[in-house]
Amino acid sequence: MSFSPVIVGGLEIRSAEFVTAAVSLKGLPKERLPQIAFLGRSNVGKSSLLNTLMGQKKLVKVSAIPGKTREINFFKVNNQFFLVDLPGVGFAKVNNAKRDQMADFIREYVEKCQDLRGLVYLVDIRHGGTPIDIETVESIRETGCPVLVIASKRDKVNQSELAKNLKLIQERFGLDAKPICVSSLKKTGLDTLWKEILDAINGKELVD
Ligand SMILES: Nc1nc2c(ncn2[C@@H]2O[C@H](COP(=O)(O)OP(=O)(O)O)[C@@H](O)[C@H]2O)c(=O)[nH]1
Ligand SMILES: [Mg+2]
Repeated sequence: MSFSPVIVGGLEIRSAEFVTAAVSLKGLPKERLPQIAFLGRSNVGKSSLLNTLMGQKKLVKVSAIPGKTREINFFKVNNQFFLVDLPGVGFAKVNNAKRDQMADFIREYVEKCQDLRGLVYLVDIRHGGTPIDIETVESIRETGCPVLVIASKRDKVNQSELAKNLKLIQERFGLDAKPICVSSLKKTGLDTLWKEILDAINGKELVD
């Protein structure tokens, strides 16, 4: 299948492909390349952001049913690194046992995957971070994995809400600066985010 290169946020995407879906650590890709994972509550816009970053429309399935993604999905970009779509945290409509099991799987992946360079945690700009978000980010930080908290769905708020909620997110998550805010719909904030991701892939720590 041919692939038309596309430039997204200053990065040339020469190839982007789905590689595998893992339901346990045994299913991680065999190929040793740096990985950057994306996490956040269900419906926060992870899959849409991954598509947008890779200049794709449908490579990552955008689901209408919250919590539908049960696996860790790996996408290989430019044959150089993986972007990883993790299952949504704290999703509704599944029983608690299922939810905890998924949280364990994410934790295990974060703790044990040696190729994971950092994790991008999405927070809906409208909500500014819920207790589940704060708890999750804290527990990931505890594992020593660098976390970059970003805000999603920039197009859903006006300027004053934006300023207010960026400040709120900065305070709630104890960030040094205001978070990057992206919109997959309007394709904004992608250059700054790609820069952070590439820095992390190249060995610079991914921190807010
Ligand atoms: N307005 C707007 N909607 C978005 C944006 N990103 C995602 N969405 C919508 O939010 C819903 C959930 O998105 P999805 O990417 O599946 O979220 P995920 O569950 O975190 O993977 C879908 O209906 C998307 O179309 C955005 O930047 N702006
Ligand atoms: Mg998704």
